Order: sequence, then C-alpha cells, then structure tokens
Amino acid sequence: MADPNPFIEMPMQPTLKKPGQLTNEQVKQFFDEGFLIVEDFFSQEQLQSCRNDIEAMVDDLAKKLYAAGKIQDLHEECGLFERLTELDKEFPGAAILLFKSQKMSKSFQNIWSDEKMLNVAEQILGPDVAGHPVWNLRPKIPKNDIVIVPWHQDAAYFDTESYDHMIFTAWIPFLDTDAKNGGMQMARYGHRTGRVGRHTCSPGDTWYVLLDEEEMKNNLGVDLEKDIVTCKVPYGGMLLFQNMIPHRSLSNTSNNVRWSCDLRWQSPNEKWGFYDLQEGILFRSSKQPDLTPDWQKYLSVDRKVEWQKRYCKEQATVDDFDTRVSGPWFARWDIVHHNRHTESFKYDRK
Ligand SMILES: O=C(O)CCC(=O)C(=O)O
Repeated sequence: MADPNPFIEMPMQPTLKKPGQLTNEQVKQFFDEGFLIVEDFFSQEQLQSCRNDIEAMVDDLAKKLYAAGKIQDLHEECGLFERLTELDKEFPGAAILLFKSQKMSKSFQNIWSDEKMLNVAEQILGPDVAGHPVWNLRPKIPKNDIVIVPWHQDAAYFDTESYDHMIFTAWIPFLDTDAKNGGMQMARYGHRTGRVGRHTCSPGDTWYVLLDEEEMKNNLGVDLEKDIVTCKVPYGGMLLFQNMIPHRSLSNTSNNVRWSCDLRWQSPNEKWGFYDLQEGILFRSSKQPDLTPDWQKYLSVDRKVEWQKRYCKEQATVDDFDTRVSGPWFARWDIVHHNRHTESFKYDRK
C-alpha cells in the first residue's frame, strides 16, 4: 500500500477539543485546500507586545544607521507603520537590514510556543510538536519591489530531506492585510501532488526563488483561473499554510509598512531540512508531558548570521550595512537571473 500523503491526509482529530483548537471542518479545509484563514486567534496583549518589540528593533536599526553616518534623521516622530519606510528612503535597503538582523524576542517566543497555537499544531502534526528553525519577521515597506515575494513553495527553500513531511506555517500580520497592502495569495490545491515544482533564482533585485505559473499549472495541477485565492487576514488572525502550497505576496500599494511574521512547526521526529544550520525546538512531546522548551539552546544559534557566514562571500559578512542576501537555495535551483545577491553567493556546504 502506498504511504499516506502527509499533505492531504488529515490525522485523527481529538473528540474533546483543547483551547483554541480548530473545528474538524477547518482542519479538513487546511488539508483539502492547503491553507486556512483563522480569525480572532491572538489576544491584543500578545500582538501589542510583538508590535512593541518590532518598534524597538526599528529604533535600534535607526540608531545604528545614524551613528554610522548613513542617515541624517532618526525619524523618531514616525510610528510603527511609517518609520522604516522613511529610514529606507534615506538608506535604501534599511528594510533588508532589519530582515537580516531580526532576533526572536520574548514576545515572538511567546506566540510561537503559545498554548492555543500548539493545540492547533497537534491537530495538524499529532502529539509531538517542534518549532521549525525557519521563521521571519517581514517588513514589507510600501511600493518597493524587493519585498514582493513571488510564487514559491516553502519546500523550495529547504533541503530535499524535508520533502516527505508536513511543515506548516502560521503567517501572522500585525495589521489588517488585504490585496492593497501586500497581502498573501494562495494557489489552492497546489499541494495535493506532494511534488516540489521546478523553481529558479532570482527575480529582479531579490534573493527569492520563483515558481513559474506554467510550472504550477502543468506540474502541480493548479487551475490559474479558479484557484488563486487572495487572502484577507485581519489583525488578530492568522493564515495557516503548508510547505507544498504555492503562494506569494502582493505589492504593497498602501502607505503603511505591512509587518507580519511567519512561524513554522513540524514533528520533531522528522528532518529539519535546514542544511544543518540550526535545529528546531521541541515544544510538545508525548513522552514528556511536562516538557519545558530549551530556549537557551535554540537561541544560542543565530541562523541568519550562520547562513550568511556559510553562503555569502566574505565581504558581505563583515559589513553590517551590506544589503545583499545569500542562501543555500541558490545551489538548489538554476540561477536564470544574476544580481548582486546571487553574485554574493558562496557554495561552502559542510
Ligand atoms: O510575508 C510575505 O510577504 C511572504 C511570506 C511567505 O512567502 C512565506 O512565509 O513563505
């Protein structure tokens, strides 16, 4: 008998629901369509703490740029949704520096290991749940091509050893999101084959991989007329999606920075698929009901520093203001468009 397809087979659901758990219909939709929008999930306090931490990160960056003489104004009068845009006008690439230097602060640790969130993770993964090492805080500044993430499957960024199991993401916005402010689009049912389509690198002036629409149609069975769904995800909610579902983010035509984070989980019994850069963190174990996550171990590795060290030519790792990004995915897919990011790539796999 063929192995069950982990991307479409819904695991047994608990009869007694734990706090925050999804209805069986919602879980079914997640497995059927490859994604699910969940509204009113996080508390105002949880999200406000994240917003405060993001403000502190932007403030740190502004002070660094100012101290180095890269900007003439700290733009302290601007709020969370404007300040980074102003910094980026004075120092193009400030948003990339923020993306490269982000640290997982306490408020982000809290939502990653949130009780309700892990209860949902159990519905998707079973009783053993780990945080996957790939997470991002995304500063999507307005009208800037560098923060438009093109069609891709998350699996394309990971090592092939991760292709046989579910890694799911919660994409959590820090404001209401829609088609106008750089919200997300999903290619419904594109996960069902369990295949990873052929991606290429790297469109425009970006470091992203790209999945062609023809490839989505011909290899992954996406109906481009019917199955492209623009997701409105309100503040307080989240978009759940899988590592095999093709998705992208749209252009931000608003005047606000679209802040969001993407956090991931998988079974700790599977490979991380993160090129041995960093392991995940165990959150729930059927064998250790009183488990406490080992944050010290997890936080002892800064994956973005590690991957820049390993995959970026020397100059890019020594300059704090270098806005190039390089990563292992450049070795995985054909580079059909060269730019400063692909040129900074060094192949030095351990
Ligand atoms: O937030 C975005 O703009 C893109 C997010 C994304 O593609 C991802 O989390 O895989």
